[in-house]
Amino acid sequence: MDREDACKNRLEAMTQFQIDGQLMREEPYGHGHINDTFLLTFLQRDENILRVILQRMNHEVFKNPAQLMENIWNVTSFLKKKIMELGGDPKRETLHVIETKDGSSFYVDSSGYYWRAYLFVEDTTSFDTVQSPEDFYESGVAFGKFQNMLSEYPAETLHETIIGFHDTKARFQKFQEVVKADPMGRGALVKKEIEFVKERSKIAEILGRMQACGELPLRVTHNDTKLNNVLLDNKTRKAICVIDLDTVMPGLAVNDFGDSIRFGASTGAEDERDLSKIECDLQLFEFYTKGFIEGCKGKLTKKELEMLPMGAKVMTFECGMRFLTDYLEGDVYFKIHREGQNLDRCRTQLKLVADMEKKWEELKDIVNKYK
Ligand code: ADP
Ligand code: GN1
Ligand code: MG
Repeated sequence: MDREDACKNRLEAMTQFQIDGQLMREEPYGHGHINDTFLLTFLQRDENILRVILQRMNHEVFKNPAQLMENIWNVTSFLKKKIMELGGDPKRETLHVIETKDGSSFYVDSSGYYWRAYLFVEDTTSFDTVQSPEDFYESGVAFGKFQNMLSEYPAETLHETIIGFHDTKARFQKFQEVVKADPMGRGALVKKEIEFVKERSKIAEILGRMQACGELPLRVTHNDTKLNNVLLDNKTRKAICVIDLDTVMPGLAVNDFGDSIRFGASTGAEDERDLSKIECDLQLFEFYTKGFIEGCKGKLTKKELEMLPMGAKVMTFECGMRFLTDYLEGDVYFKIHREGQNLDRCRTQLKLVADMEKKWEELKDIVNKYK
């Protein structure tokens, strides 16, 4: 799917939703790796400005967008009730799906692409890098609270939008197959990285095994807890809304914790080329840990708390391996904006894994302070 296609069909798609007003402006928006996102600005009859996020869903990544939207509709409806009980604003504190004119949560365009629209959450920002430890703490509170608010949601009723999304063992097997097939002939360029991953094959099995034997409970989890999937209020800098709910499904709380750490506690960007700039910042790790545990409000078990550092290491390892697999396959999954970007992304993740290994005892001590 290229962006030009998306541009053509969005004109068709944007007229299908229940939006009153005259379109004033439309622009590509955000830095997600998966969907095509546009910001639309409408002038309404009462001179009000209404802004809307229009997204073309990536149906190569999400094979069943209708099931995915059913998850999002049900989870956001559940969250809205919880938010109202807590005296919050349901249109701001969770995603608000705008229905199509015939009452559906998505639209399929004439080329077969799936579209959805959300109210734009005004006066908020999503950050691609941590600006201050307090912001990162706030995102921890938000993802912890997300976990807490959904603790009574019947996880088994959710569709698995990507089968085996955080099945690290299965991802390791896929990685090995791709290394063997080496479809683009890139293997020789990344021998060091391949070795690094292979030497750590055991990491891929730890959490799956604990889940299978009931040591870690299956919960409703977000599964993509990057910093830029939380909106912070521009004035108060408090976390307002957790977004990007495509991967909400049954999963492990330690993975939600870990995915945030791998992205937000890094001292550099995910695709930084100068690896001397990349390490796992202990202060940031501590701020997030405090926020996440507070947000969960006692919902995590003793074992889950103990395994938080492992969640960080496993998610970072898994993500590095996914970027490497995609590089070897010819960049077919993660969008790239320059040659070699997936390899750069892989290298930062592997550097972080090595650094977490060095700081392992300190990571455990920090978690012990808050558990
Ligand atoms: P992707 O799966 O590609 O990451 P996201 O759903 O995260 O797609 O959206 C991409 C970006 O668009 C987000 O990082 C955020 O900046 C912005 N965004 C998405 N939904 C909203 C919303 N409802 N209000 C404000 N900004 C949003
Ligand atoms: C993707 O959609 P986005 O950009 O928030 C990916 C995550 C990866 C992340 C790496 C559905 O997240 O799993 O951790 O990129 N999402 C999907 O930056 O694969
Ligand atoms: Mg996103």
